[in-house]
Amino acid sequence: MWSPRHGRVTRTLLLAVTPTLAACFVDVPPALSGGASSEGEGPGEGTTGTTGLTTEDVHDDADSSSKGCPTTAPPGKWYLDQDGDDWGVEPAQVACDQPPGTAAERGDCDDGDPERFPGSLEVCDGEDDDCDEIVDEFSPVNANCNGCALAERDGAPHWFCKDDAIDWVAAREACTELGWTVELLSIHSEADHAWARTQAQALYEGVDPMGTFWIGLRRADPHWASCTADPAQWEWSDGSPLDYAAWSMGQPDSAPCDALCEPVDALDEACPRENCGHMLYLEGGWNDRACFAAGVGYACRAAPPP
Ligand SMILES: [Ca+2]
Ligand SMILES: [Ca+2]
Ligand SMILES: [Ca+2]
Ligand SMILES: [Ca+2]
Repeated sequence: MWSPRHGRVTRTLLLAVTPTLAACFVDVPPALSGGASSEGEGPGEGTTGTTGLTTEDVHDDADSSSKGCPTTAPPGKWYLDQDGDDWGVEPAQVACDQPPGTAAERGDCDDGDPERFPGSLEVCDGEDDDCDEIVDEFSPVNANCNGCALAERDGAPHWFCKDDAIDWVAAREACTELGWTVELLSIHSEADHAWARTQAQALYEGVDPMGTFWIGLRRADPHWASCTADPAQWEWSDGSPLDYAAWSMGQPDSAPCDALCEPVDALDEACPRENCGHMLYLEGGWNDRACFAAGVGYACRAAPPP
């Protein structure tokens, strides 16, 4: 997602700043020939630069010594910061004083955009603004985005989205495109269930009272072609155990199911299987349904930060 862009910016910047910052960087030593020093772009051989480290000191004491630095200011690690948001990018450079154009912190996911850095406020713009590898999640200024009501519970971002023509497979893709830790919602307790139901009711109020939204329920692969109505055959798409259940009365019922046909995939309408699960937002119960069916939306959840 951001890595290729990140890498391109870094290479460009290293080329751009090397002549002026070289004297301060241990891993990009300054040119010692007369060219650079005669132009005033760096100290000559054996001279003392503005950092307090001589060029020879830099070569001799790159990683472990404060030789050449004031005792109160041993060499620090500095990261290239092109956009001036005080967040830089690898690689680190070592110098007594902070070289111009660098930051003490690393982790900027876009060093060409000063609005994007760790801790920035997430907004609805299709970008990951706070550099947590999740796009457009809840923040104090981002409670609604692209038809989704956003919320956070126990540190985990949630999306409850309106979409009346989306199948289970497309709904799952819509979740995973928001970040590698984002999946269709899994529910693991009565409290999880009650909270999700309340969020959904607020979003879908006024929509079809029998409306349903997709959650991460799916029949496990070994049972994909089965016509058996067995709750033990079900799992969550995020890989977590099915340790809590709120099936509506009589569900899952695996109907209709033709045992003589073999489904090609989840969206094979020629051989319907109720292999995906959704939640009735008013009643709150779960139901098995054909994965190609459409409801009123879907819910996603990102794993909370470690
Ligand atoms: Ca930056
Ligand atoms: Ca930035
Ligand atoms: Ca983010
Ligand atoms: Ca954003």
